[in-house]
Amino acid sequence: MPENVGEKKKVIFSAIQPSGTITLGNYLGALRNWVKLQDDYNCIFAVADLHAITVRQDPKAFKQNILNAYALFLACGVDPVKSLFFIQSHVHTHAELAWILNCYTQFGELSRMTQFKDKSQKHSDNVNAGLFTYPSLMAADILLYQADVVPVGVDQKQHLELTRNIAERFNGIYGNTFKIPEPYISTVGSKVMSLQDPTKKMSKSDENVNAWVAILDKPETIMKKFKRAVTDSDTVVKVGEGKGGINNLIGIMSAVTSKTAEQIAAEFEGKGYGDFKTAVGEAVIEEVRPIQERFNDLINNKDYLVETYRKSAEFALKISQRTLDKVMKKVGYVLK
Ligand code: ATP
Ligand code: LTN
Repeated sequence: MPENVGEKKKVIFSAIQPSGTITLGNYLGALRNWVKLQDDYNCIFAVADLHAITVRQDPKAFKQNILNAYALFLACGVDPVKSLFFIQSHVHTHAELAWILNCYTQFGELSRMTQFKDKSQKHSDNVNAGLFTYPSLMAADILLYQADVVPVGVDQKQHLELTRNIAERFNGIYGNTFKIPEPYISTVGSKVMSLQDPTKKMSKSDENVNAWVAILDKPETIMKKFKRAVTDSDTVVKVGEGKGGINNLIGIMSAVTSKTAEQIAAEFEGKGYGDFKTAVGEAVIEEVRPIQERFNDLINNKDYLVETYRKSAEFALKISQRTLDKVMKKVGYVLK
């Protein structure tokens, strides 16, 4: 049982979808921050596999992505003893509360979500009901654990505001039931951009594989992707306007080495973009090397993985069932 859960620390909830392979953007913008939060908070993390099927997934690849995501998070330092870390579909209370919350969420509210608008444009052949009600499931994830704080990237802020509105609405009708969660948006690495189009965020579902770097990419692939990164016609390694590609590479270098943009600019004075791209590639390879080593051990240790996700799901069910029972009682259901 995670030792932190139960102590009087603030509760953190966050999740990432296994909708592809985890990228450097997910790592710098989300995962790495989660790991740092584990000592100060009661952390609850999940692989959001229910959310992932709002976009069509190939069954074989999907299964592998779920397992890889679980093992990779452990390899990055998510500690199942300190924190509660489970696979969303293993805990049935999430889908159940999501249904109830759907009935307290308005069509108009969901229609205003920019993620829904973006994704329904991108997947115009599959604008399914799940894509539309995605935020109610996300609200269920968070509210089931009475989370105080939710670390997410800027792109998820709107969903969190909706979660707060749903919780306040429910509390308003039935009396205090849900804790109202606060967003926590880290500034470092909070938006890693595409290596091919620096006006777009690096996204694991980008069809252009050169746009993203996966944490599990081979060193030579990482180097190749950085060498191909789109820059500009200038030659000075320095943050500047109209230099989106270089700004992004400086941001990545800074996040990985903890050096400031000024220190990086000074270090590369007189050197060209080529040298700088190689240096960023090398720094990222060094950052992910120990993670990849731990991942390879874990993914080959099936028994440990299965035991860890089963135990975690059991514990998550116990905690979340308390909230679900409370909700059902308030709504007027006959509890068994
Ligand atoms: P998809 O392409 O399937 O939409 P994604 O790569 O954008 O996926 P999500 O699963 O939506 O990633 O997000 C997981 C977490 O990683 C969120 O907290 C999100 O804000 C963060 N994140 C995603 N992309 C980036 C990025 N480029 N820079 C920083 N953080 C990111
Ligand atoms: N939609 C989130 C993933 C997610 C999540 C959550 C994040 C699902 N449930 C609950 C925070 C809290 C995303 O990052 N794309």
